[in-house]
Amino acid sequence: MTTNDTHSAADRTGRGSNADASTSAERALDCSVDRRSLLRRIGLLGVGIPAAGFLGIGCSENKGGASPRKTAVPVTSGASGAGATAAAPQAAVNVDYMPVPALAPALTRKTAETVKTTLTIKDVKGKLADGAAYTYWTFNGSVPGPLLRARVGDTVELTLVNPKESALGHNIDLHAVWGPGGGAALTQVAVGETKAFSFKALNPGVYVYHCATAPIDLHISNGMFGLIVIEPPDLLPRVDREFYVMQSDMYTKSAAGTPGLQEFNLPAMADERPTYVVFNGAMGSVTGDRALKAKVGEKIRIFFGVGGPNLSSSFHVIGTIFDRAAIFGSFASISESVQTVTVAPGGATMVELTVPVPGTFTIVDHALSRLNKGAAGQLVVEGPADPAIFKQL
Ligand SMILES: [Cu+2]
Repeated sequence: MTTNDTHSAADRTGRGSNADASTSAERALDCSVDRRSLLRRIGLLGVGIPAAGFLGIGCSENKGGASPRKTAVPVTSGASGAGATAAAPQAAVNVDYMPVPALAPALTRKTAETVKTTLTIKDVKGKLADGAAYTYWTFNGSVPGPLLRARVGDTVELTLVNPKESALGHNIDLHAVWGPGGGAALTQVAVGETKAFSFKALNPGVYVYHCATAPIDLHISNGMFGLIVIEPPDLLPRVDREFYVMQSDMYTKSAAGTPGLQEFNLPAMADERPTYVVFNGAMGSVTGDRALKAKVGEKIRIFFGVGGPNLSSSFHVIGTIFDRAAIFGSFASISESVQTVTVAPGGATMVELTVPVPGTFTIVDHALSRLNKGAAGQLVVEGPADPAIFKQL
């Protein structure tokens, strides 16, 4: 018997820096300053990304020494969701990021087993951006929920616990399941209830799971999604490091970067105009001490999925090429030497790369206007330089 829910990522400390005193003042300045402030918060200043201008994020205003406007404005004009406004100033709410989501380790067995997994609903107030917090609905207290793992031929017994402290009913629909609703009806749990079901893993691949309680888009946007990997009978090839990242879109009443506890914005979600587009649940959640870290020459594997609920991702790591990418999350459709992978909401991929030179490589959704909404992470690679591959002339 194997359990998924005890496995942890190497770093689950959930460290996060709180807003510094200057941040709220910067927010009141003009757009160019706010863009710089935003980029600092998501860790993109001073980390050697090619050039801010390359990404369209340079500051072009206020170079003549004019006094900055003191009027609060949305962080990025047109970047906020429908109905998102520059709200009246709120006090910053400084809370930690949610824990780094757990990632079950690679399997080593080639025989079928019964895999027992328990997921527990947790409502968590977590850091959304510096000075901004959000009340997430989660599986096991992280966004995304833990990466689960089984092998073709396994029977998975999944228990969903909805504690009495929870606010609402939830369920789980796993895309790796053959059966109506992917298990949603069988796991519909009211507050205080626990339900379980089993399914046989028949198809290998990387699959999304999510809450499918109505309104489904709200439950997903609030954080209720994750990945389950069904390894093929002969297992996935061994790599040196595995990572787990998911993208989602979030809808708040105030513009991105506004301090305070953020409120959900239903009209913005209905219009599919997110305020935030984030990796692992929050702006800057895959940067700094939470960045993906590896060494030159190591084989790296990233399981990447999109919870959505609405936006596809153009998944790209600037300055790298994916040696292998499992298109649509299918191990039967491996493409080689891939620059960008399109991943649909409710879809996933697995990419593998070996980085030959050191540096900080920025993870993006290559729909780059989303950078300002939070869709930026970092892969930090340490090791010796190789001038034969990359050097200044
Ligand atoms: Cu739910």
